[in-house]
Order: sequence, then C-alpha cells, then structure tokens
Amino acid sequence: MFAYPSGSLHMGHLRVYTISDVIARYRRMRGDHVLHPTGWDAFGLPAENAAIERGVDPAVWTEQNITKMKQQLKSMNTSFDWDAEISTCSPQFYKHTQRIFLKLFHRGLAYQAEALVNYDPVDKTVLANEQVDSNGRSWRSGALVQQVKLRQWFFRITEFKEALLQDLEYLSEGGKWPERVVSQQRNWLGRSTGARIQFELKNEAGVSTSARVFTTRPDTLYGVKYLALSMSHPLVQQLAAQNAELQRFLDKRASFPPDTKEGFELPLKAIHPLSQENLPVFTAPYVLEDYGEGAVMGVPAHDTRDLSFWKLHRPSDPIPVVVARSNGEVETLYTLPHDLSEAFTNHGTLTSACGPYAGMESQAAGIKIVGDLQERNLAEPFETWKLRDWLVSRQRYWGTPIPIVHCPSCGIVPVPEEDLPVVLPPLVSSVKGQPGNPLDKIEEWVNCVCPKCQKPARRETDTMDTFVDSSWYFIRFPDPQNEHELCSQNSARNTLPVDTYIGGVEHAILHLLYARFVYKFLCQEGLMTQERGRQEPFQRLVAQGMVHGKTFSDPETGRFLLPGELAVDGDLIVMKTTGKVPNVTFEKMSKSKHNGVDPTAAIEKYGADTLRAHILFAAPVSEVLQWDEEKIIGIQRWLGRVKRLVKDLSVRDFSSSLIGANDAFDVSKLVNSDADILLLALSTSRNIQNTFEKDVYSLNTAISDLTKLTNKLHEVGIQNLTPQVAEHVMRALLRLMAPITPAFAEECWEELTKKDSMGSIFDVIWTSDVISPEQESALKARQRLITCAVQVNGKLRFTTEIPSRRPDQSAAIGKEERETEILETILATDEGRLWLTEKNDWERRKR
Ligand code: ANZ
Ligand code: ZN
Repeated sequence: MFAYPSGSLHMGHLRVYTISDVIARYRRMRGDHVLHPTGWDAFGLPAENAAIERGVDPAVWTEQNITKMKQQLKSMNTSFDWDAEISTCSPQFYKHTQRIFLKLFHRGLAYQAEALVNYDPVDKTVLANEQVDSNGRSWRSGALVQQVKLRQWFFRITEFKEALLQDLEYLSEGGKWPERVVSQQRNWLGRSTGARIQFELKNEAGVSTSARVFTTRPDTLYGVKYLALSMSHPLVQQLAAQNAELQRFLDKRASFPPDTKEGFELPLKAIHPLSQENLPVFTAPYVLEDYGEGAVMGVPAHDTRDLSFWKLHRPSDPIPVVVARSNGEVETLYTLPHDLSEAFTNHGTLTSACGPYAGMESQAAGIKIVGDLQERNLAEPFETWKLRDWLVSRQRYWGTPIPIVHCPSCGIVPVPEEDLPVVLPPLVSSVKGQPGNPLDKIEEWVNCVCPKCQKPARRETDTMDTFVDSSWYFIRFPDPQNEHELCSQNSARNTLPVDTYIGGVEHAILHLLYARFVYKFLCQEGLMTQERGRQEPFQRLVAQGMVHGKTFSDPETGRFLLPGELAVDGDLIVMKTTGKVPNVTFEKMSKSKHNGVDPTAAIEKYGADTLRAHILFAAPVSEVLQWDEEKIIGIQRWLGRVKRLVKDLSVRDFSSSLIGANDAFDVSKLVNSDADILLLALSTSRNIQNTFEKDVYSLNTAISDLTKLTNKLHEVGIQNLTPQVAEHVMRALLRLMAPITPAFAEECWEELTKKDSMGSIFDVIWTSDVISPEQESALKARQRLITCAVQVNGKLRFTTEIPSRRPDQSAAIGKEERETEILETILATDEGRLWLTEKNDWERRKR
C-alpha cells in the first residue's frame, strides 16, 4: 500500500515496507521478474489545511513532503522500482481517475442524489466525518455541525454486491486473505435474509393504513409487542405535520446518543396479523431510516435492543417468550421485562405461546409463518444488504476534479475524453483561507463552455474522495507513463493482478472494498483479463499489525510522562521527581502519550539493516509490535557475530578454485562437525525459503533460524571446519540474510569473495538448496541418522531423525552430553516444541 505524504515516515511504514522489501529482494534473487513499486496517495485534507493555516500551496506542500519521504524510504535500504513511481495528484495520473469516473458515468454507475452531509454553518463548508468531534462540533470553527441535504455524486457499488460477496470465498480459500479481513468485508456487505411483513395500522378515528417491517426472525412473530418506525418514516412525517409535540421530539434527533432507547408513542395502533391483538406504535431513533423498511417489529424477549426499549417504555407489561432453548418447554411463558436480564436471541423451538406453530423448530416455523402470511398477501421472503452506494464527492479543493459540466440547457454533461485532464487550477491567494470550497470562487475556472451546445456553462466544483484515487493506483504501476490508457492490455496481462499486497489492517474494509469494486468494473469493461479468480485485484493480502510505543505513566495519577521526566538509575528507569518506578505499557503511538518513535532517528542510531531485522524479529507480522529499543541489542549482537565469522574466515588462505561449487567437497573426507553444519544450513535454508514464499506471517522465525545457524557456526568454530565447508556455509548464510539485511550482507559478501570477485550478492543465482540431494543423503547416511520415537507422558506422539554417533565418537561424548544433544534435537522440531514446551512446560519438568 502506498503512503500518504504527510511529511515524515512513521513506524508503520518502516514495518510494512520492510516486509515488502524482503519479499521483493528474495524473489529477485530467485530470478523472478519483480515489480516492487510505490507512490503517493497525495490528495486529501492535510495539504488543504496546511494551505489554510500557513498559506502554503497544497501542491508545493505535497511536493516537499514527497521529496523528504522518498529520501527516508531510501535510507531504509528499500529496493523500490522508482521508475514506476506515481503520485495521485499529478494530472498525468488523475486524468485516468477522471476517465474511470466517465466510464462509470456512461454505464449509469456514477450518479447524483441528495444526501445528508456534515455542514459547518460558521465556515459555510462541508466537513468530513473526521472533522467532527465527539460532541458534534466542527474541529475548526467549533460550531455545532448540522446535517443538511446536498446533491452529491455516488458510485453504484451496490450493483456489484453479489460478486463482491461471492468472491470472498475465493479469497478465503487457501488463506489468500486473512480470515479476519474476509469476515470484516462480509459484515460490511451485510447480506441478511428474512422477510417483509405487513401490519395494518389504525389511527384514533379508525382509519386504516399499513406499514411493512423487515425481520430476520419471522419465527418470533408471536412475541411482537409493538412496532417502531424510523424518525423519517413517511407516516411519522405525515403525523408530525399536525402534531407539534411529535415534531419537537423529531427536532431533537441530533442530540440523542447513539444507542438511545428513547421513543415517542404515535396515535396509532397496529394489528397483529396472527393474533389480531392491538399493538402500540412508536417512532424511535434506534430504527434506521435506510435499512430494511425503516421499521421494526419489536420482540422484547428475543432481541436485545427491543428488550431495553420495552424496559424503558412498558416496564410492567409482561412479554411472551416464544422461542425456547431445547424442547419447547419454558418455566414461564410470560415474564416481566425487568425479570429478563437478557434476551434469548438464538434459534430454538417455538413455545406454546405460538398457537398452531408451537413445538416447531424456529427456522422451519419462520418459513411456514411467512408462507402462511404470503397467502394473505401480508408477507414475502426478502433480503437486505448493509452496503450503501459510495458517496464520492467532496466540497474540497485538493482532490481530483469531477469531469462534469453543468449546462443551463443540456443539464449534466460529461467532459469529452479528449479534453481530459480537467486540471485543478492554482489556488489563487485571494481565496486561500476563505470558508467554503475554493473552487467555487475561481471564476475563470468555473465558467466554461458546454461541450454539447457551446453555450456558457459551469464546471462541477466537487472533487473526488481520495479513496477513488487509491481504488485503482496499483493498475497504473505496470505502465505508469501510458497517456491513453490506465494500463495497456499487454502490461495488465503480464503483471496484474497484484500477487502480494501488504498493508495495515486498518484498511481491511473501505480501501480494499473500493479497490475490489473498481477492479471488477474494469474487468467487466474488458480492460482487464476475465479469468476466474483474476477478477480480484489482490491475490494475496498480508495485513500487518500496528506498532505500539513504550509508554511511561505516573502510577498515581496515570499522567503520561515526557522522556525528560525520566532518568536512568542503574538498571531501572525512574521518575526524576519522585525516584519512583513509572508504569510501563505499550500503546498506539500518539503525541499525547509521548511514545512516538521517529524511524529516521532510529535508522541513524542503529542502522537500517539492524532495524529491519529487529522489526521482523520482534513480533509475528499480523500481531501488534511493541517497539522497545532495549531489545535491539539482540540483533546487534547477532550481526556482530556474523561479522566476526566473516573476518575469521577471510583471514584464512585457501585456494578459491574449490570454493563456491557444492560438488567440491568429498563427503567421505569431511569431519563430523562439517556434516552437522551442512545439514543444519540445509534445513535453515529450506525453512527460510518456505517462510519467504508461503508463510510471510512468520517472518520472525526466519530471524531466529538465522541466528541459530550463526550460533552453531560460532560454537563449532570456523577453524574446526573444513575450509571449503566453512566458506560454503557462510555464503549460504549471507545469501539467506541478504533480503533482510541487504547492505550488511553485501558488505560481508564483498569481504568474503574479494579474491574471486564474484560481484554483488544479489547477482548470484540462487540455488535452492545448500547441498545437492545426493550430498544430503550421503551426509545423512554418514551421520547415521536414526529414527527416534518420541513418547510424551507414555504416549507415542511423533518420530524424528536424530544423528547416531559413530563408535569412535561415542567415547568422546559423555552420556549426559549425548542426552542433552538428543533432547535439543527433539525440541528443535515443530512437534517437539508443541508437545514439550507449549503443552508441558518442558523447562519446569527438566528441573
Ligand atoms: C424482529 C426480530 C426479533 C429481530 C428477534 C431480530 C431478533 P440484521 O441481522 O443486522 O439484518 N431491523 C430491521 N430493520 C431495522 C431498521 N431499519 N433499523 C434497526 N433495526 C432494524 O438485523 C435484522 C434485524 O434488525 C431485524 O430482525 C429487525 O429486528 C431489525 F428476536 O425483527 B428483527
Ligand atoms: Zn449545453
């Protein structure tokens, strides 16, 4: 995922781009053709705010930030394909964003409609949700924000809802996408199946009308105690015209807290379609106007919200229990609202309160009830979705202009393709800092001629949501200079869809959903290939966790402490004022908690490669990473050790002609530690390749595998190995490290290979195994690996291969030492770890 050019990298960037860079470098070393691009999500509010507050041109501000952040990205030792760099605010890019808009428009998938927006009456401007604080006030003027209806542009994403839902199955197969993200997308689409049920209503004069509700639980129909209509339901609006008290209630709508159970009883009665009972009818803010029918049938015993509502409005009116846990028997069929602490929301069996349906299983009963009502034209099976069309217009300057002209005689006229891009005019100083959308006031831009009738017309001054830019930018990377197309068919076929997409889990819903929608649309338009499974833009998604900062607070007051308020006292960090030890927690980095870490300062202090390795090692990719600089020392020690091994080796002198080729060693002439180390290097290499290719989420284990091999080399001692073997294993180690610590590995490589001038470590063809299969079996035979059956608590759990010692060796190694050796081999296997450490707390037993 590309970055927003805020001005400086944050730790999240360091994490995400380390992961992508490791994969890219590894793939290149394997000989794959890799495109590892990035760019800038460069439109958006902060640039505009900088313009308002400091009088800087948003374009200039953005450009400066990009320059700085690009430098920072380079200082991380990343290997991006800068030739493919894009910026969403450049006209060469947004010309194509506008083309996508027009394509949608011509298919009827971009349209204008009225919608509620946040309006700041003081600044006379529309606000994004992020600009409205929790008290409903404008972040800038402090004015109480109003909800007003304005004409807005929408994309008809709902047209694609079935495909968006169905293809989630493809993405979840084989773990292409994390299940968590798949289910968040599924919930957002929110398909619910149920029924629409019609209720007859009578007013005080006995005149009848009707209202429909949507329910997912028609089986609870006998439990209905009331109806509730949304506050903008047509019936409510009608009544309010003659009922001042009701109107006053409706006027309070903005001041209700989100989960309120307030309600207003309407002068209506609803007639229960089965029992003919008269039911009260309310209007209540908890009923959403744009979901289902904007009306609910209230079932206090089986719906949580309905129960709280009933407790507030009819505390002493008994409620029927209509669904029972198992066999339909319940203690009491009727209960008082307050005697029920919780609604029973599961399915079950219908109780004897349900007339002819008593005893039926609730799902079957629901179908039967709807069927029976359907015969009387009072119900029908129905499906609703939570997904709404995508509101894309913003009354803002710094965004992609919507390529539309409003003509007094022709109406809405699309700008012809050949006139694209509609370029954003420079922000003239006279409109800087003024309230409202600056584009409205730049007359020479707004006034234009109608492309159809050539008479005077006005440009659309709304710009597009930045999610539109990011919904397709990755399509541009394979062909970033193409003036006529988003991407040529050929480049698209060769490169798209994206193989691996990496980014923060905070984009699990909107960004990914919009990108999937636009991709599907472009496939439908024939711009992308149509093969099954390829109508998804991101074949594999890696969602990385957040980076949390070490946070110090005063244990008494809970106040967050500044770095300057802390002092080091021996091994402890204490509060300067009291000398007491502060509370230490890890929390989301923020200014108020004084726990932010500047990646570039850390790079300067520790070096980019150390940080890259540390960031991978400190936590599995999907989990929260607790950033603790005290722990970096572990990685520093490891790299120091590798460096020493390289030194030890490079001062030794031996013929280089033997080196590099596996077949240079004669297995029968090797010493035992040669064989051990070669086999360990082989298994390390296999593990790490598997991680790089298939199991990116456990990149942290790659680092521990590498340190194990390093430690083993150190333990055995380079001088105790056959020179060719030592050199061979060191080279293997450096190559495995290269994707993670590129500069470090390259430097060591140079030192090691200067005699035979092999060139860059990244240019050496990656042979997948450290030794050939023949060598492997010869070595194993030689080490006489024996199969060891492992019993845990008297049960055979698994088997593993362990080296048997040759007779001439067994004397050299004590019984206890041998025992430890065997236990360690077992513990190093996955099964061993599982059975002996995780399940049995091995350490404790050993003691
Ligand atoms: C009666 C009932 C009884 C319900 C019961 C649930 C449990 P999902 O699953 O999220 O789609 N509902 C329907 N329209 C609504 C609206 N406009 N605003 C607020 N709530 C609305 O939720 C469907 C359920 O949400 C529906 O099923 C309805 O309550 C409520 F034991 O009907 B149910
Ligand atoms: Zn016209």
